[in-house]
Amino acid sequence: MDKAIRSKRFELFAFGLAGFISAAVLFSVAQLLSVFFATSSAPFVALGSTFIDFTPPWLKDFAIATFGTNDKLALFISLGVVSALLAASVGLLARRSLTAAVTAILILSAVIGASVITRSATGPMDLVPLFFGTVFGLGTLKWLTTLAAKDASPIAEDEPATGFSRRKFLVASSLSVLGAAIAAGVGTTIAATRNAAEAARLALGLPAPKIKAAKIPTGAQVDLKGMPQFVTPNEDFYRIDTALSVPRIDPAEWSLRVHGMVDNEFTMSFDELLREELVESYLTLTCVSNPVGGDLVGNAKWLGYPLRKLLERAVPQAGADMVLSTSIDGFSASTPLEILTDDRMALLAVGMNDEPLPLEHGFPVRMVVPGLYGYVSATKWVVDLEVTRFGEKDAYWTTRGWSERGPIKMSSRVDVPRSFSKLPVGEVVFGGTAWAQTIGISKVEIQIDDEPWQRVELAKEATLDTWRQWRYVWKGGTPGNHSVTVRAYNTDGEMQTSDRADPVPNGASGWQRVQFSISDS
Ligand SMILES: Nc1nc2c(c(=O)[nH]1)N[C@H]1C(S)=C(S)[C@@H](COP(=O)(O)O)O[C@H]1N2
Ligand SMILES: [Mo]
Repeated sequence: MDKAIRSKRFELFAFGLAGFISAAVLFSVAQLLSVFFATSSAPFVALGSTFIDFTPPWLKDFAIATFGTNDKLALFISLGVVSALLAASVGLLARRSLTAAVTAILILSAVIGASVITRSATGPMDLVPLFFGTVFGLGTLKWLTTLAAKDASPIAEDEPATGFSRRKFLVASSLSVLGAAIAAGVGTTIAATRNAAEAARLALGLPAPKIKAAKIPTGAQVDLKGMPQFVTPNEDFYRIDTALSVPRIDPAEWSLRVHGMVDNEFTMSFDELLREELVESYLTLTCVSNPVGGDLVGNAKWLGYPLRKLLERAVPQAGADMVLSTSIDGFSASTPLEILTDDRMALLAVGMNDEPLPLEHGFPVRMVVPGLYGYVSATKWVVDLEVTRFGEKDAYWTTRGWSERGPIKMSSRVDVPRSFSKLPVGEVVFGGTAWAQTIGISKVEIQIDDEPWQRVELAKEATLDTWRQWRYVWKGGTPGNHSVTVRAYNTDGEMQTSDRADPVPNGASGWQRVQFSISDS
């Protein structure tokens, strides 16, 4: 065959291939990065879902009738074929003009971006994977087409040079394909485990508790606009952790290792845990980083297995005084053994407000311990309990300047009015929350401006482990600036300290003061 024709054929092939590989790189890099963002930040997922939304019913019926449960696979394959053809055309376009090809890619990326951003669970940040995918895709196109053009240049008449440059192009192509395959492989594997965890959570039916939590008395909730709900809905529950991306654990893969200074080491699977006698308990969780008046606190009904019983089975040895709990992502908390074995309801929890734990709150298993800040007790995604000594092991935050022990400090808060509210003349109703987990709140007082402290009306108590709401009706509001300060007492008769302390190293303290104004206009 004529050398020029062979060269021309190779050139067309090379440019088409360059386009195809660049698209593969774009999609794969975005797929990999999507692991850190919403599921729909992956171009294929977004395009597929958008396509499904726009599919006319007759085509949907046809797809289901033809492909059955493989309809999604068929969709992805079609999407792949269309993308591959488009990508090859863009590659051929690059043979005429790289600028035109780059423009085409940017337009196609914009279309994918529109598909990502219009998905319900995505925000602007979810465009990050596509952005980097596009950057890498464009880079690959530039690289491969430069090599392909060199190959096709007139100098290529010279046989050895052509062979050399073809080899270069083929090596570069193979490297790009390899890179794309690795990125796509890792990305899809992580996405698959993530989906497995999500699917398992949705499919999970939690067993009924052996001991049900007592019903919350109706009077526990102060009926006043702006007050928090007595039981915090899961989606409003504050979230604090060091996890850049939420760990996704398939419960079938989960196990808890209990070891260290114990006579009886053992490992427990999720099924074994669910077969134990589970109990239900309301507990108000608090973060050590919560500032005075802050909202890093939430109250939920937890379902779980008492840690006391778990540790009984392990039989801790004399001299042990701490349990180091570690999560799958390496976070750890040091909890006094004494606290985990006394009669408070420290739980290895699987349920939160009648649902399996949400993924962000530790699915499938976490700890919750009444009376301790989360950083020393509430390990999410927990997989390891080591019975040890405070003198021997340090937990995650202990090595970063926080105290090794973190009992929750008694606190009280003004929820209504918010700071710097402007209120109309007339009756002012104050409302708030106070907590002293395991001991209980017996009294709350407020001071309006410089008036004497006065006792407020306490809402019904649910349990000693939960927060307690309060309200007070003030009839003396005159126009002008005012302040209200709050303090609580526990059932031991102790008053909340007025000493101001920052959250570091073991929790904030001091009385919250809220300023507001009343105006007659
Ligand atoms: N694995 C893991 N568990 C963790 C943390 C963490 O960073 N990683 N943070 C702790 C802290 S500081 C708090 S206050 C609670 C918060 O629990 P939540 O996010 O369910 O409200 O989780 C605790 N458990
Ligand atoms: Mo925390």
